[in-house]
Amino acid sequence: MATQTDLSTYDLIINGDSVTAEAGEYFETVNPATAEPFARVSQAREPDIDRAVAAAAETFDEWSSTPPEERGRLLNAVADEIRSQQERLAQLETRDNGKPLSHARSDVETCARYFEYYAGVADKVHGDSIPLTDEYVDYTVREPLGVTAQIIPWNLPTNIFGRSVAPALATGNTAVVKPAEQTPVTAVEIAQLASKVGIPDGVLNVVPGYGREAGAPLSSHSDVDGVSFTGSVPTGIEVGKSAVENVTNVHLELGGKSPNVVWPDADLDSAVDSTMTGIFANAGQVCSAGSRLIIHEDIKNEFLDELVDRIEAMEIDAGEADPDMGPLVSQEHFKKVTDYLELGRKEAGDPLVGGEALNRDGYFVEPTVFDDVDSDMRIAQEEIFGPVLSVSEFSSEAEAMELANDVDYGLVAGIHTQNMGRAHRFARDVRAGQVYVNEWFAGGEETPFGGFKQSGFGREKGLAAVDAYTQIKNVCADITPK
Ligand code: TXE
Repeated sequence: MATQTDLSTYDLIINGDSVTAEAGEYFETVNPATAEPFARVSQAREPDIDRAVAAAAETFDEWSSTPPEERGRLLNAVADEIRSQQERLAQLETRDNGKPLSHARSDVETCARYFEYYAGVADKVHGDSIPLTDEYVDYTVREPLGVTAQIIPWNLPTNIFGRSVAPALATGNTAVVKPAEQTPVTAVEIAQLASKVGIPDGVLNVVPGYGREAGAPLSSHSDVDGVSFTGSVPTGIEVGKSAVENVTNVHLELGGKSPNVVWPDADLDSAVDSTMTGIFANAGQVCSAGSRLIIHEDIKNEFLDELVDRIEAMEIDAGEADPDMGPLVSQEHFKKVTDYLELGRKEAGDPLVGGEALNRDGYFVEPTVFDDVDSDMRIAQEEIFGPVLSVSEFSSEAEAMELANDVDYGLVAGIHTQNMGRAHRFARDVRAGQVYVNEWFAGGEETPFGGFKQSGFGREKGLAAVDAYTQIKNVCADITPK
């Protein structure tokens, strides 16, 4: 058992300094593979949020007036520094979150890539000139929002840090980041790397803490000009309401219950792979997980036999062993997922495979598939956020479409077919912010991402994030001789 003195300690990052929270409290994060504490982290509360927001506000003029090409150079330096520390950051991420090392390495690379991508964008954010009559010159400029707040979830901590912070900084905003209480470590580390390569003090602040004590005072802070939130629907609604009360710009990326439709003409081997990645990557703790397999009746048995064989061969272990699947993130989340396993049994009967927690330390559950799931079951409608796949069968295109859209969420959707007409009809008719054709998680840092329906609003990634982090100013000049 680790004692307090064995644990690494992480403080807040405010104005470029590592500082302890005013109240002097610490909380512990836990290694999900062992259920033992892994790090002590200074716990921010309202006075600390005030300090961080003040630092970000203080430095805003300097940062927003730094020439865009210089901002780009600095963000490239952050990307290089993250890459140079990839292995160390990945090891930390794995211990904090539980994910397999290969996945953690890829998340760190993705974070670096976001900094690199938005470094390239920094000096290409320009407005339009609008033709009016000869009496006027009219043009628009894109200006940063000001102080932005990033509230980050625990499932992809490093990845989403890059996704939210890099475009904010590239476009001249300053940032206050509240990482999830389960996984705060890499946010603190990356802010330190950013300081090291010359990001000015106060531009990037990190305030670990709990949702109610640190997240809420940040998202409702009257000096915050933009809020980016990724998390659950109820918390998103709360964050959205408090932002709107301050008339603050907000975008919400909330969960999903995404359909994965497989047709008989698909490359079935690749569709099985894609289905496995879609639901078991990160132990299903992904907002864009493919949690509903909608499969054509003609191939259902063959497909499920192959799927079950592959699931039975999966290696489940601590993330450090780089298995196919690691543990869930926390005791609380383990309870949520195992409750759904019990509910699934009641609603759909015994699973085809899995259905149990593993009998070992840590928060491990088996990859699980429930067959014959009807749309009115809770396991078909609610985001389980675990390695739990529900299967429904269809016989016609209309039926597949109806099943695909029959949920309140609309984050992503996937289809496997060689018939491109059918794929594009699906893309047209499905109510989701992103559509994958023949590969789950297709796309990259360049492609806009965000939800329809209860999955939220606003877009991140790609150039769409530039819109999210800037506001348009229109300038109209009367140029007639006076
Ligand atoms: O989410 P919360 P939780 C879904 C997933 C999961 C469920 C609950 O289904 O099982 O949400 O997870 C901060 N004001 N997703 O409880 O509460 C919190 O500290 C401001 C989907 O972890 O939404 C953390 O930093 N902030 C998802 C972040 O919000 C608050 C990713 C997310 O926490 C706050 C994660 C408040 N009042 C969970 N309360 C996705 N879309 O990818 C909490 N927070």
